[in-house]
Amino acid sequence: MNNPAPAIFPPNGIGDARPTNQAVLDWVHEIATLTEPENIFWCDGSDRENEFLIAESLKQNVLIKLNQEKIPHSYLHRSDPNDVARVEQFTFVCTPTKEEAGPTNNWSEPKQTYAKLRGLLKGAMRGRTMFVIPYMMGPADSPLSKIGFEITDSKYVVLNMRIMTRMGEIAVKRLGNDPNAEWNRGVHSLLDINAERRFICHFPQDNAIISVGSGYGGNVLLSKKCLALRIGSYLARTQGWLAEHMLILGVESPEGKKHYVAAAFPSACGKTNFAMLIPPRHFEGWKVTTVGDDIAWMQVRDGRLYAINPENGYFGVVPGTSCKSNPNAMRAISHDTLYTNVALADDGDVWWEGKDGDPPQHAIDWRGNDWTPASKEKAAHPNSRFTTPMRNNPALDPDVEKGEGVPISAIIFGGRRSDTVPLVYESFNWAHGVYLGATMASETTAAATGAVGRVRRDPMAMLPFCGYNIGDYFQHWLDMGKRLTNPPLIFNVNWFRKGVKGQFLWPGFGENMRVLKWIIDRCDGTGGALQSPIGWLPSPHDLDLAELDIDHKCVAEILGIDHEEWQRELAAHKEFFDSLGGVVPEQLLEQREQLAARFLE
Ligand code: OXD
Ligand code: MN
Repeated sequence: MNNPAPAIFPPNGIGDARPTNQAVLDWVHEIATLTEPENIFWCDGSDRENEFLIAESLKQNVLIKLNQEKIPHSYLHRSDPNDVARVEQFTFVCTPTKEEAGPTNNWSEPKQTYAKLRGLLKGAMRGRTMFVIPYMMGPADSPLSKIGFEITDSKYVVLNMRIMTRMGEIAVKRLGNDPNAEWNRGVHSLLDINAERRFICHFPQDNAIISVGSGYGGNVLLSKKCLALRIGSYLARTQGWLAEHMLILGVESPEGKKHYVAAAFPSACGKTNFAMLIPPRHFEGWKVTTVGDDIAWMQVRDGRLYAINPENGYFGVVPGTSCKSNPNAMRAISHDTLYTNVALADDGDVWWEGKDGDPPQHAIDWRGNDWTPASKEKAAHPNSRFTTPMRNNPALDPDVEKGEGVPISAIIFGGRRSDTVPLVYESFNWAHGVYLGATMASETTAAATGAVGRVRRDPMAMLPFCGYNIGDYFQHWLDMGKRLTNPPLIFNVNWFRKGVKGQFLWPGFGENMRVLKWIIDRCDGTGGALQSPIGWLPSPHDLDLAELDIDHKCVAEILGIDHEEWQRELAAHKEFFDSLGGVVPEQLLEQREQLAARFLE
């Protein structure tokens, strides 16, 4: 049977972009038979469909209308208070063996997991509409682009997926009719949004994802963390490319010379701000443009690394976003934006901690309660989000749709570290750079549930997102280096180092341009550096600090290496590698030995 039994909804031709690929139709039929929805809505991603879904969402209080004069075409969604972040403890990689998932993933046996999930999904969409979302990750003409279908019973998911991906007809066309074509099968159901029945499960061998019990972005916009990173990293290894938790930005000099940089930071460490950086006045004529703010898919061509951004929008952390931290984001989210879990001011505007201006005298907080500046509770949840189309970004790179991608000159790893790690340093070579990525660590943030502010190792910022054995992932990075005759240089940065009084030593935000400039100078072979045990370090005069109000002592401190701290750091690297139970490639163990030895020279 080709067509599932439930009625097509709505009947007036909106949302009726049915794919023709029989494999997709069979799968939709199978899921509809299991979940028993009242209607099936074949999403086409059109404006008309979007307007219809927004109107329905407003009627059903899934969305709240914001002040349309202040923030046109923008809406607020409040998620269930028990469902506000990614849930790493309920996220599973379901490979045939536990070894394939490796020591850093929760593993669950595929057959049993499918059976358990089928039990939860049985009749789960009764009385609900089942949406079928075709989407494409990556530019239309890119060899790296991938097709996915997400089935969901959440309108909020459909509205977000339309911003975050290239959705509808374009994906259906690219997939075509080949029953053996590669595409991702994603099933999502809210169930009853109960944390006890919340599972985000990945089946890399089947290119399939099932997510139940959550309505929060990172758990349910299956294109993003689930496909573009967890399944993506698995496909990348088998197909010889890289799927990384990295922003991609362009830096253009006043003379028109351009470099692209990819940078990995753990969640909520300022990737979006860095990707949209506006150079300070001193760098007049320099331009920074955004290719992507969260995910990079990279391939080797002619011995160089080329990157595309598979996404079409930004799902960014709101609190702290202001005209100081990210003016481009403020402009981007001033229209056509979905807000999740921010506060609602009485005039229909949005509010969050760290926004410009004075807080409103009264607002409704993210939980729906009355709030005033005297309240103890935060007005916006620390992980509240905006979903905004990348086309809203005034600094969008003109080559964002280039199918072959942009050539990467430098890779940056970075974390949030109060101590030990200097502002910036460069690896001695590719393998050493892989070691920097493999041992990077960061203080945890609100992007995932759990304690905030604890230092955890987060290799390449992929700890929650690597869809297979982390030891094989490290090896894949080392192997990719062998194919790169013109590899990007690899750097480590830390904007968050603090002084003895607990104050940040570096101003950050737009001033990070000074670090970026040194990185670009190194790529051009013009930047000076000192050899240190941990890598090439700029001396204070190698950084352009003109017109920056910063104490010389702070500069020396932020570029300094404290040998005692580094002995502790080396021990932490060993402890981390040991905790992985023998999967770390020999070459990285040797890198650690060499680093330890350099401290003794
Ligand atoms: C994100 C994350 O939402 O990393 O990008 O959690
Ligand atoms: Mn992210």
